[in-house]
Amino acid sequence: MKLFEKSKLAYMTYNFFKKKELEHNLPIYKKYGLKKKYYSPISSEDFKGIKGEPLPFDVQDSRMELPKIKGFNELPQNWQESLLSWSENGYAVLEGFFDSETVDQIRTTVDHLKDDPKTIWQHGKRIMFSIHQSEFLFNIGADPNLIKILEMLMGKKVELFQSLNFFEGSQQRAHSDSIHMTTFPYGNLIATWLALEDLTEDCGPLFYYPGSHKLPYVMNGDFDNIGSRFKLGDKTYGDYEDKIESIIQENDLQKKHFIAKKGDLLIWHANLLHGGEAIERKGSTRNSMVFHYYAENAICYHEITQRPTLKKRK
Ligand SMILES: O=C(O)CCC(=O)C(=O)O
Repeated sequence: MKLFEKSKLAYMTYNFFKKKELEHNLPIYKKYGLKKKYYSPISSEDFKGIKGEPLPFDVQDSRMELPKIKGFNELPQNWQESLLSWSENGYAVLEGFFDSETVDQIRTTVDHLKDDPKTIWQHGKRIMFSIHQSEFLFNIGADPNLIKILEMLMGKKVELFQSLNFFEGSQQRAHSDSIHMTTFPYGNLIATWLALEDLTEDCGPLFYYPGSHKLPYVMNGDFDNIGSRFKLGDKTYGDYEDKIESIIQENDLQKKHFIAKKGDLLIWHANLLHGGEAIERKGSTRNSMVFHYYAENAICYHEITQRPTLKKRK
Protein backbone atom coordinates (compact mmCIF):
# COMPACT_ATOMS: atom_id res chain seq x y z
CA MET A 1 0.00 0.00 0.00
CA LYS A 2 2.71 2.42 1.03
CA LEU A 3 4.64 1.74 -2.16
CA PHE A 4 1.50 2.47 -4.22
CA GLU A 5 0.87 5.71 -2.33
CA LYS A 6 4.43 6.86 -2.98
CA SER A 7 4.36 6.02 -6.66
CA LYS A 8 4.04 9.01 -8.97
CA LEU A 9 2.71 6.80 -11.75
CA ALA A 10 -0.51 6.01 -9.87
CA TYR A 11 -1.66 9.61 -9.63
CA MET A 12 -0.29 10.53 -13.07
CA THR A 13 -2.71 7.96 -14.46
CA TYR A 14 -5.55 9.46 -12.41
CA ASN A 15 -4.61 12.97 -13.53
CA PHE A 16 -4.42 11.91 -17.18
CA PHE A 17 -8.24 11.94 -17.15
CA LYS A 18 -8.46 15.39 -15.51
CA LYS A 19 -7.20 17.61 -18.31
CA LYS A 20 -9.82 20.37 -17.87
CA GLU A 21 -8.96 20.80 -14.18
CA LEU A 22 -5.19 20.68 -14.73
CA GLU A 23 -4.47 22.55 -17.96
CA HIS A 24 -4.32 25.91 -16.11
CA ASN A 25 -0.62 25.23 -15.46
CA LEU A 26 0.35 24.65 -19.11
CA PRO A 27 0.87 28.28 -20.23
CA ILE A 28 2.95 28.94 -17.11
CA TYR A 29 5.10 25.83 -17.64
CA LYS A 30 5.76 27.24 -21.09
CA LYS A 31 6.59 30.69 -19.74
CA TYR A 32 9.29 29.20 -17.49
CA GLY A 33 10.56 26.76 -20.12
CA LEU A 34 9.37 23.68 -18.20
CA LYS A 35 8.72 20.66 -20.38
CA LYS A 36 5.73 19.26 -18.54
CA LYS A 37 2.43 17.68 -19.44
CA TYR A 38 -0.72 18.73 -17.59
CA TYR A 39 -0.58 15.45 -15.60
CA SER A 40 3.19 15.48 -14.86
CA PRO A 41 4.51 15.64 -11.30
CA ILE A 42 5.82 19.05 -10.34
CA SER A 43 7.85 20.22 -7.35
CA SER A 44 10.29 22.86 -6.15
CA GLU A 45 13.09 20.73 -7.63
CA ASP A 46 11.81 21.73 -11.09
CA PHE A 47 12.33 25.42 -10.38
CA LYS A 48 16.02 25.28 -9.49
CA GLY A 49 17.79 28.05 -11.38
CA ILE A 50 14.55 29.70 -12.54
CA LYS A 51 13.89 33.18 -11.24
CA GLY A 52 10.25 33.88 -10.49
CA GLU A 53 8.96 37.45 -10.22
CA PRO A 54 8.49 38.47 -6.58
CA LEU A 55 5.21 39.88 -5.31
CA PRO A 56 5.29 43.68 -4.99
CA PHE A 57 5.04 43.84 -1.18
CA ASP A 58 7.68 41.15 -0.68
CA VAL A 59 10.18 43.62 -2.12
CA GLN A 60 8.60 47.03 -1.58
CA ASP A 61 7.17 48.36 1.66
CA SER A 62 3.36 48.26 1.77
CA ARG A 63 3.48 51.23 4.16
CA MET A 64 4.87 53.41 1.37
CA GLU A 65 3.11 51.86 -1.60
CA LEU A 66 -0.44 50.93 -0.51
CA PRO A 67 -1.59 54.56 -0.08
CA LYS A 68 -0.80 55.12 -3.78
CA ILE A 69 -3.28 52.42 -4.84
CA LYS A 70 -6.73 53.58 -5.97
CA GLY A 71 -9.37 52.92 -3.32
CA PHE A 72 -6.98 52.32 -0.41
CA ASN A 73 -7.52 55.71 1.23
CA GLU A 74 -11.29 55.21 1.19
CA LEU A 75 -11.08 52.08 3.38
CA PRO A 76 -11.95 52.43 7.10
CA GLN A 77 -9.05 53.94 9.04
CA ASN A 78 -8.44 50.88 11.26
CA TRP A 79 -8.30 48.57 8.22
CA GLN A 80 -5.82 50.89 6.52
CA GLU A 81 -3.58 50.85 9.59
CA SER A 82 -3.51 47.09 9.71
CA LEU A 83 -3.01 46.68 5.95
CA LEU A 84 -0.11 49.14 5.95
CA SER A 85 2.02 46.69 7.96
CA TRP A 86 1.43 43.82 5.54
CA SER A 87 5.06 43.74 4.33
CA GLU A 88 6.33 43.74 7.89
CA ASN A 89 3.80 41.40 9.58
CA GLY A 90 2.42 39.18 6.80
CA TYR A 91 -1.13 39.57 8.06
CA ALA A 92 -3.86 42.17 8.43
CA VAL A 93 -7.05 42.31 10.48
CA LEU A 94 -10.24 43.81 9.06
CA GLU A 95 -12.53 44.27 12.05
CA GLY A 96 -16.25 43.87 11.40
CA PHE A 97 -15.77 42.99 7.75
CA PHE A 98 -19.12 41.18 7.62
CA ASP A 99 -22.12 42.33 9.66
CA SER A 100 -23.89 40.15 12.19
CA GLU A 101 -26.85 39.29 9.90
CA THR A 102 -24.55 38.11 7.11
CA VAL A 103 -22.58 35.97 9.56
CA ASP A 104 -25.83 34.44 10.87
CA GLN A 105 -26.80 33.58 7.29
CA ILE A 106 -23.39 31.94 6.77
CA ARG A 107 -23.89 29.88 9.95
CA THR A 108 -27.36 28.75 8.88
CA THR A 109 -26.15 27.81 5.38
CA VAL A 110 -23.20 25.84 6.76
CA ASP A 111 -25.40 24.07 9.33
CA HIS A 112 -27.62 22.80 6.51
CA LEU A 113 -24.59 21.33 4.76
CA LYS A 114 -23.85 19.10 7.75
CA ASP A 115 -26.61 16.75 6.61
CA ASP A 116 -25.89 16.95 2.89
CA PRO A 117 -24.42 13.65 1.60
CA LYS A 118 -22.34 15.61 -0.94
CA THR A 119 -20.48 17.46 1.82
CA ILE A 120 -16.74 16.77 1.93
CA TRP A 121 -15.60 16.27 5.52
CA GLN A 122 -11.91 16.48 6.39
CA HIS A 123 -10.78 14.45 9.41
CA GLY A 124 -14.53 14.12 10.17
CA LYS A 125 -14.42 17.60 11.68
CA ARG A 126 -14.37 20.31 9.07
CA ILE A 127 -16.07 20.88 5.75
CA MET A 128 -14.02 21.44 2.62
CA PHE A 129 -15.11 23.27 -0.53
CA SER A 130 -18.56 24.32 0.74
CA ILE A 131 -18.22 27.13 -1.81
CA HIS A 132 -19.00 24.54 -4.48
CA GLN A 133 -22.22 23.52 -2.74
CA SER A 134 -23.59 26.97 -1.98
CA GLU A 135 -23.54 29.97 -4.28
CA PHE A 136 -24.17 32.17 -1.25
CA LEU A 137 -20.98 30.91 0.44
CA PHE A 138 -19.03 31.28 -2.79
CA ASN A 139 -20.19 34.89 -3.02
CA ILE A 140 -19.08 35.52 0.57
CA GLY A 141 -15.54 34.42 -0.30
CA ALA A 142 -15.69 36.29 -3.60
CA ASP A 143 -17.12 39.46 -2.02
CA PRO A 144 -16.01 42.25 -4.42
CA ASN A 145 -14.78 44.52 -1.59
CA LEU A 146 -12.70 41.68 -0.18
CA ILE A 147 -11.29 40.71 -3.57
CA LYS A 148 -10.33 44.35 -4.17
CA ILE A 149 -8.31 44.41 -0.94
CA LEU A 150 -6.64 41.05 -1.67
CA GLU A 151 -5.69 42.28 -5.12
CA MET A 152 -4.20 45.45 -3.61
CA LEU A 153 -1.99 43.24 -1.44
CA MET A 154 -1.02 40.85 -4.23
CA GLY A 155 -0.66 43.45 -7.00
CA LYS A 156 -2.55 41.10 -9.34
CA LYS A 157 -5.86 39.32 -9.87
CA VAL A 158 -6.85 36.56 -7.46
CA GLU A 159 -9.44 33.80 -7.71
CA LEU A 160 -11.21 31.98 -4.91
CA PHE A 161 -10.00 28.37 -4.86
CA GLN A 162 -10.94 26.68 -1.60
CA SER A 163 -12.91 27.03 1.59
CA LEU A 164 -12.84 25.32 4.98
CA ASN A 165 -15.54 25.44 7.66
CA PHE A 166 -14.52 24.85 11.25
CA PHE A 167 -16.88 24.20 14.14
CA GLU A 168 -14.22 23.80 16.79
CA GLY A 169 -10.50 24.58 17.06
CA SER A 170 -8.35 22.65 14.55
CA GLN A 171 -5.43 22.17 17.00
CA GLN A 172 -3.29 22.00 13.87
CA ARG A 173 0.45 22.40 14.34
CA ALA A 174 2.22 25.40 12.82
CA HIS A 175 2.62 25.33 9.05
CA SER A 176 2.74 27.56 6.02
CA ASP A 177 -0.06 27.20 3.46
CA SER A 178 2.66 27.10 0.83
CA ILE A 179 3.23 23.42 1.61
CA HIS A 180 -0.44 22.61 0.85
CA MET A 181 -1.23 25.05 -1.94
CA THR A 182 2.20 25.71 -3.38
CA THR A 183 2.79 28.10 -6.23
CA PHE A 184 5.64 29.08 -8.48
CA PRO A 185 6.65 31.83 -8.25
CA TYR A 186 6.28 31.23 -4.51
CA GLY A 187 3.77 33.30 -2.58
CA ASN A 188 0.97 33.49 -5.15
CA LEU A 189 -1.63 32.43 -2.61
CA ILE A 190 -3.47 34.47 -0.04
CA ALA A 191 -5.85 33.35 2.71
CA THR A 192 -8.61 34.79 4.86
CA TRP A 193 -10.07 33.57 8.17
CA LEU A 194 -13.53 34.76 9.16
CA ALA A 195 -14.87 34.55 12.73
CA LEU A 196 -18.46 33.31 12.76
CA GLU A 197 -18.85 33.96 16.49
CA ASP A 198 -17.05 35.91 19.24
CA LEU A 199 -13.97 33.92 20.22
CA THR A 200 -12.28 33.33 23.54
CA GLU A 201 -8.65 32.59 24.49
CA ASP A 202 -9.52 29.05 25.58
CA CYS A 203 -11.43 27.84 22.49
CA GLY A 204 -8.28 26.82 20.57
CA PRO A 205 -7.91 30.08 18.59
CA LEU A 206 -5.97 30.51 15.40
CA PHE A 207 -2.35 31.43 16.13
CA TYR A 208 0.26 32.96 13.85
CA TYR A 209 3.82 34.24 13.95
CA PRO A 210 4.07 37.87 12.77
CA GLY A 211 6.90 38.37 10.27
CA SER A 212 7.43 34.62 9.69
CA HIS A 213 6.38 35.03 6.03
CA LYS A 214 9.83 36.57 5.38
CA LEU A 215 11.63 33.32 6.23
CA PRO A 216 12.61 31.02 3.35
CA TYR A 217 9.79 28.82 2.04
CA VAL A 218 10.17 25.27 3.35
CA MET A 219 9.98 22.81 0.47
CA ASN A 220 10.65 19.06 0.06
CA GLY A 221 14.42 19.55 -0.14
CA ASP A 222 14.38 21.22 3.27
CA PHE A 223 13.18 18.11 5.08
CA ASP A 224 14.85 15.47 2.95
CA ASN A 225 11.69 14.59 1.02
CA ILE A 226 12.74 14.97 -2.63
CA GLY A 227 12.14 11.39 -3.81
CA SER A 228 13.12 10.19 -7.27
CA ARG A 229 11.81 10.26 -10.84
CA PHE A 230 9.03 7.75 -10.16
CA LYS A 231 8.72 7.91 -6.38
CA LEU A 232 7.76 10.60 -3.90
CA GLY A 233 9.98 11.29 -0.93
CA ASP A 234 9.31 9.05 2.06
CA LYS A 235 8.91 11.71 4.74
CA THR A 236 5.53 12.38 6.33
CA TYR A 237 3.55 15.54 6.97
CA GLY A 238 4.56 15.16 10.63
CA ASP A 239 8.22 15.42 9.54
CA TYR A 240 7.35 18.70 7.80
CA GLU A 241 5.68 19.98 10.99
CA ASP A 242 8.76 19.01 13.02
CA LYS A 243 10.91 21.01 10.61
CA ILE A 244 8.65 24.05 11.02
CA GLU A 245 8.78 23.67 14.80
CA SER A 246 12.59 23.72 14.69
CA ILE A 247 12.55 26.88 12.54
CA ILE A 248 10.23 28.58 15.06
CA GLN A 249 12.64 27.70 17.88
CA GLU A 250 15.78 28.73 15.94
CA ASN A 251 14.28 32.10 15.03
CA ASP A 252 12.69 32.66 18.44
CA LEU A 253 9.39 33.56 16.75
CA GLN A 254 6.71 35.09 18.95
CA LYS A 255 3.19 33.71 18.67
CA LYS A 256 -0.02 35.77 18.49
CA HIS A 257 -3.64 34.63 18.85
CA PHE A 258 -6.53 35.86 16.77
CA ILE A 259 -9.17 36.55 19.42
CA ALA A 260 -11.71 37.82 16.97
CA LYS A 261 -15.22 39.18 17.29
CA LYS A 262 -17.98 37.81 15.10
CA GLY A 263 -17.50 39.18 11.56
CA ASP A 264 -13.79 40.03 11.96
CA LEU A 265 -11.50 38.82 9.19
CA LEU A 266 -7.79 38.01 9.18
CA ILE A 267 -5.85 38.02 5.93
CA TRP A 268 -2.54 36.18 5.80
CA HIS A 269 0.41 35.82 3.49
CA ALA A 270 1.09 32.48 1.72
CA ASN A 271 4.17 31.88 3.87
CA LEU A 272 2.95 33.10 7.28
CA LEU A 273 3.38 30.33 9.86
CA HIS A 274 0.11 29.63 11.65
CA GLY A 275 -2.00 26.89 13.19
CA GLY A 276 -4.68 26.15 15.77
CA GLU A 277 -4.02 26.44 19.51
CA ALA A 278 -4.90 23.63 21.93
CA ILE A 279 -8.52 23.68 23.10
CA GLU A 280 -8.44 24.52 26.78
CA ARG A 281 -12.18 24.58 27.44
CA LYS A 282 -13.62 21.20 26.58
CA GLY A 283 -16.64 21.40 24.29
CA SER A 284 -16.01 25.03 23.26
CA THR A 285 -17.01 25.94 19.73
CA ARG A 286 -14.96 27.99 17.30
CA ASN A 287 -17.17 28.54 14.26
CA SER A 288 -15.05 30.02 11.51
CA MET A 289 -14.54 29.94 7.77
CA VAL A 290 -11.30 30.02 5.80
CA PHE A 291 -10.93 30.96 2.13
CA HIS A 292 -7.84 30.40 0.00
CA TYR A 293 -7.20 32.35 -3.18
CA TYR A 294 -4.65 31.76 -5.94
CA ALA A 295 -3.18 34.72 -7.78
CA GLU A 296 -3.10 34.64 -11.57
CA ASN A 297 -0.13 33.51 -13.68
CA ALA A 298 1.37 31.08 -11.20
CA ILE A 299 1.91 27.33 -11.29
CA CYS A 300 -0.37 25.79 -8.64
CA TYR A 301 0.44 22.44 -7.08
CA HIS A 302 0.96 20.45 -3.87
CA GLU A 303 4.63 20.27 -2.90
CA ILE A 304 4.61 17.12 -0.74
CA THR A 305 2.72 14.93 -3.22
CA GLN A 306 4.12 16.83 -6.25
CA ARG A 307 0.64 16.92 -7.75
CA PRO A 308 -0.62 19.82 -9.86
CA THR A 309 -3.71 21.47 -8.36
CA LEU A 310 -7.07 20.30 -9.67
CA LYS A 311 -9.03 23.49 -10.23
CA LYS A 312 -12.76 23.05 -10.53
CA ARG A 313 -13.99 24.53 -13.80
CA LYS A 314 -17.58 25.70 -14.24
O1 LIG B 1 -8.26 27.58 11.80
C1 LIG B 1 -7.29 26.94 12.17
O2 LIG B 1 -7.15 26.53 13.31
C2 LIG B 1 -6.18 26.62 11.19
C3 LIG B 1 -6.52 27.06 9.82
C4 LIG B 1 -5.43 26.76 8.87
O3 LIG B 1 -4.36 26.39 9.25
C5 LIG B 1 -5.61 26.95 7.44
O4 LIG B 1 -6.74 27.11 6.98
O5 LIG B 1 -4.60 26.92 6.72
